Amino acid sequence: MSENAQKAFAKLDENGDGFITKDEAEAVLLARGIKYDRASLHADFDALDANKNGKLSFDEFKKISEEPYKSRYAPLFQQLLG
Ligand SMILES: [Ca+2]
Repeated sequence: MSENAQKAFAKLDENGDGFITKDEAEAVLLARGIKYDRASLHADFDALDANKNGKLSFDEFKKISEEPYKSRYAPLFQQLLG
């Protein structure tokens, strides 16, 4: 799944600056018609944002390939990478 995490990160980092913001991630998901729970996404984003700067580096994001995130985001990743 870490390979998937890398691919997902690249897709969610739409402007390619090496960081994902909430707005950026949501814009990508909305553009692709992928359904997600906004409150849960925001809570998980904040939990992954270790240095609390409001954006996720890949180092922070890659924990999404570990539980509890792994199971939660597997279906979303499938749609994103499908
Ligand atoms: Ca961060």
